[in-house]
Amino acid sequence: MKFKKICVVGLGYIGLPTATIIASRKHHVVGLDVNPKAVESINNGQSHIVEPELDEMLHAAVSDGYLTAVSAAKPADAFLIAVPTPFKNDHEPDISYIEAAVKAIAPVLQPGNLVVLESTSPVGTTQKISEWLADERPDMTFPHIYGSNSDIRISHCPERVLPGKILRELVSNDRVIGGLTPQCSELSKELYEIFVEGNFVCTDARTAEMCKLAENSFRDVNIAFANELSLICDKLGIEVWELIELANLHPRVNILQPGPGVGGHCIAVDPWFIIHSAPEEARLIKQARLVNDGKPDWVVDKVDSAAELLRSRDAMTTVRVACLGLAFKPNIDDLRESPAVDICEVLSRNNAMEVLAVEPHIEKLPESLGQAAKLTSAKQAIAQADIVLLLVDHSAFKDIPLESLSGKQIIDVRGFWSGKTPV
Ligand code: SAJ
Repeated sequence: MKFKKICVVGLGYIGLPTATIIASRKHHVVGLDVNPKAVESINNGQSHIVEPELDEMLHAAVSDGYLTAVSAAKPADAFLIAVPTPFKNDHEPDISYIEAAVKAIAPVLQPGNLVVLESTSPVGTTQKISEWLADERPDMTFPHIYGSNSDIRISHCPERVLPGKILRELVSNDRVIGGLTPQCSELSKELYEIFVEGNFVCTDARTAEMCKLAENSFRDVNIAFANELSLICDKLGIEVWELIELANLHPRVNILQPGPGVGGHCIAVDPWFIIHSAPEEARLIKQARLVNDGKPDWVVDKVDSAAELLRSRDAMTTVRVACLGLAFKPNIDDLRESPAVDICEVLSRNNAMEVLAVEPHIEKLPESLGQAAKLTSAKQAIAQADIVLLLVDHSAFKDIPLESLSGKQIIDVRGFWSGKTPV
């Protein structure tokens, strides 16, 4: 067995499922994380993140002795880095977590080791890893100087899994592998062959880095098109959902769905890495970001106008708004970078509004909302509300009887009730 021990650095939404799936294939995995609580719960066989099918697989991997979590690096044959790559205030990519991960593994690195970067990263980051490691370990040789003769192999193999389907997509998705040399790619392929059933395509590191950024930017631009259409249609008095359905009957048109904005840690972040590298050229990509980031304000304006109407028409002092859905997309519990949360926060700062937040997948509101809004069941919130704002199209909301919406002002930013006029 070439990889007797594999170290996964960063046990979050990508690292933990990856570590677990490798361990499930009976390879010894050590997971390295800076969060002691995560380390403790993983060693107890419990996941600190919510992802379908993960709990059971993790529990088995830990109790069978194939997965252990640690707080300090240990020697291994391969190191897989899956740490966050956020951006700073001015949208400059922040690769400090990668740098910290690299410095953490440097002391235990041995000739023959493989280092793979999975985190979505700006173009040039894989080469930087080689440079950082060379600074830390002058006793060894690295591919950015020694090419195929180097002691250490380094590559980028971006994760491409969809939250909610991670364990399935980890196995079935094709993988792009970008080595600093062809030998680096080849060794990385052997590592991924442990659990990937999709195809492997090898390229250089810069192309692999750009490929991942291009994938998420492509989706962002397409969502921006849908969001912009929703604004135009609203102005022109056209039902955008019907319009998209009709346009998509064309064999070469596939418009995505408008929503409250784009959330999560990937699509709203990664395009900025391209914009930062090529600000003059990335004009469409930047505009798409601005369109999507502007959508929550537009939703807030819609609610404000509806509330204003109620206040002047019915002389109301406080308007109650039921906000249906807080997660960043349907049928998950993940509130990270969720436009629905941002919208609720802004609404709840309005003293003339009472926000009844509905999120069937959580038990407690995030701190940013805890004081100002109430977590309520859909039934109760709708019964009490003057305005019903549908933000996330969770399947659970299908149970809401249309009659319960009667007499309410409805703002449906997902087209959930499109074509079903409440009675
Ligand atoms: N959204 C819309 N309208 C749509 C589709 C999505 O408003 O028609 C919104 C969602 O509600 C959400 C956001 O976009 O707020 C992003 O959701 P998503 O399902 O498009 O993507 P993510 O962030 O869950 O995962 C993406 C995926 N990338 C692509 O589909 C190109 C996934 O494959 C990547 O692995 C992941 O980013 C990542 O980690 O980079």
